[in-house]
Amino acid sequence: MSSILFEIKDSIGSIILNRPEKLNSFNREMALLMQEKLDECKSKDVRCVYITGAGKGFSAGQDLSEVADPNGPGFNEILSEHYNPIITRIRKLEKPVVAAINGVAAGAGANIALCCDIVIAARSASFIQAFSKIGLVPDSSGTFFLPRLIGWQKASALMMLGEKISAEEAEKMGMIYKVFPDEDFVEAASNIAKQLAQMPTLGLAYTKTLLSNSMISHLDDQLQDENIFQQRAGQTADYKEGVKAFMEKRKPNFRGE
Ligand code: LHQ
Repeated sequence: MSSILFEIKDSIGSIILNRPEKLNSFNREMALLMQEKLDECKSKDVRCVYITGAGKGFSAGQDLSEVADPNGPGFNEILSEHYNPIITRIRKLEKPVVAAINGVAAGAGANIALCCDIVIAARSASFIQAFSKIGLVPDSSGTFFLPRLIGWQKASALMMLGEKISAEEAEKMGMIYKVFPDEDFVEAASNIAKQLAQMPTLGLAYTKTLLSNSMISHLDDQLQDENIFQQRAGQTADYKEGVKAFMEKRKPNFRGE
């Protein structure tokens, strides 16, 4: 069985982390395969990417048996060849990426989730910045996104204490978008992906870029960027269709163009 399950259906690229007996922790094979599948999601056939875990967890981060293996990859390889390219691929993908957190998300598993555009979780899911517990520092963009999501003080405490927090606490802190009851989770999460996959994809991509830029830019630059991207959005076929459908009092049929 492959460590990543992947399919493209109804314009959604679904990536399922699939090492359930190891809580979907990442080994080299799984990290490289995930990069490959994220690259396949650049296709025009994909208008939304959906990432979730198989079994009871989302991902327990790095497979610790791999780092304990003297023949396994070193830390530099793990960061520069496994995790960092996953993060940059997710952020650079010109379409929304949804992380559907079905269970525990720890270490790099938590931080890969947090760099996604929309993070939703089942009520029984949880998040742990597990790094401090084994003497490491947070990676996979956690030190970039977490303080921006929940504020410096809470990020600092979670990263230093390595405390496990529930999906509901994560929602309250603004770490994630929404929590759904376990029994409704898969349906609710896939409905969000289905909705995104039918929306004006280019407009969403420009929104993603603007939000990414806002993390590091000044107001004047941001206003200028909004002007540039609004003009681009205004030239898309989906914008024309959106206005036309509104005038004709019907549902728009967006094609992602
Ligand atoms: C695992 C793992 C795991 C292997 C559960 N590996 N087997 C970057 C640079 C270089 C080096 C290292 O890492 C990094 C990035 C990182 O991600 S560092 C952080 C690595 N992750 C962790 O430290 C988390 C370790 N796991 C845990 O603390 C717990 O498993 C959590 C809290 C995630 C879940 O606890 P439980 O729900 O009680 O599950 P469990 O502990 O019973 O795990 C189930 C199985 O999964 C178990 O195997 P077994 O054969 O005993 O049933 C675990 O050994 C295995 N597993 N995490 N990371």
